[in-house]
Amino acid sequence: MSKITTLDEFILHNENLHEDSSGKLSALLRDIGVAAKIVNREVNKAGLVNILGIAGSENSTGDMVQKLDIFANEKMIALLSNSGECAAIVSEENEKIIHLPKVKEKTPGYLVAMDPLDGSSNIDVNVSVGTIFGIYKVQDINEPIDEKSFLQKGVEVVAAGYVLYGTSTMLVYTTGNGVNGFTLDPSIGEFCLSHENIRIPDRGNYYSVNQGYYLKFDVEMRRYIDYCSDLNLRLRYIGSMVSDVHRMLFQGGIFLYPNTRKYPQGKLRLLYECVPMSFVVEQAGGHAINTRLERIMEVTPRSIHQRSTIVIGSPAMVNEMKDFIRKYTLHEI
Ligand code: P6P
Repeated sequence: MSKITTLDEFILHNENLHEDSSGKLSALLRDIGVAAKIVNREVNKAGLVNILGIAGSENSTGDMVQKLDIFANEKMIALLSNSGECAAIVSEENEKIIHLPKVKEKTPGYLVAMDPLDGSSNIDVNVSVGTIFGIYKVQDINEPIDEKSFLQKGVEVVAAGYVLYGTSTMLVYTTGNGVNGFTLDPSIGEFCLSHENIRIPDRGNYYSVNQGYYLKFDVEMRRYIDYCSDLNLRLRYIGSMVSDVHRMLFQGGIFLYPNTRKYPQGKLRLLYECVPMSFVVEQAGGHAINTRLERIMEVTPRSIHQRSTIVIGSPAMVNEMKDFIRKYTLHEI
């Protein structure tokens, strides 16, 4: 039987790879691992305990809220409060930043941006959903934490990843030294290293976009989608970013969420969807840009819930999309 490496063992073993070898980041990553197990338990029985269905409220960004969204948000906040290393959180579920209580004499040095349950409209129909997180350093521990503390370029992120609650539950993350995947073994209640040093293929046979918006896309996007069809690429779109990007990480491909009439700036959130997923994909050898040809990791957010367009995936395919944007766009780039 091959050696089992649990997430906690892996985090501790790789602690010295990060300049902050004090273990503070490790404590945060472990807390996220525990939160993922708790959320996973509820996601897997959602159909049984009447926590399905729209809670009736709307979240800070105007989306109808599923009860499991609220549960996941509360658990992530509670667990991230444990270590005392996280000063504040930005969550898709909360309009304002969430200040965490100080723990003993600790001075929290990190900030977390998260989407606690992305793709939650899929819960009712038993389709995969995910948690996305990005961890940033507090730039100046002597300054009060406010929204501006979070408006850091993606390249400042120190760790990022996601949890995919799918046919199995996986946690995939990076601290800037490659990407590793851990699969939850329910029999021992541990995330175990299952996919070491993930590398995205240079290209793939899949493209992932909401084809329903085809007629509302800009010409460069429509031309690229036609090109994918001409190449007989297969369309795979679940409507859950974590699931769609996760497939591409392993099989190659490209995920696109460009501007539409409803979302002229794009739908996905820069801080807690686009940047964390871009950090993971880049660390696996992929590319991530917006439709203005800017590298997602180089964009400085102007607000904590700012939306962004995104083109992310295999390097050869993102580069082809860049060529289509340069050739056909009617916008000033
Ligand atoms: P559409 C889920 O609501 C989400 O934020 C992402 O996970 C997903 O990629 C996208 O929105 C789906 O949006 O407009 O295609 O339904």
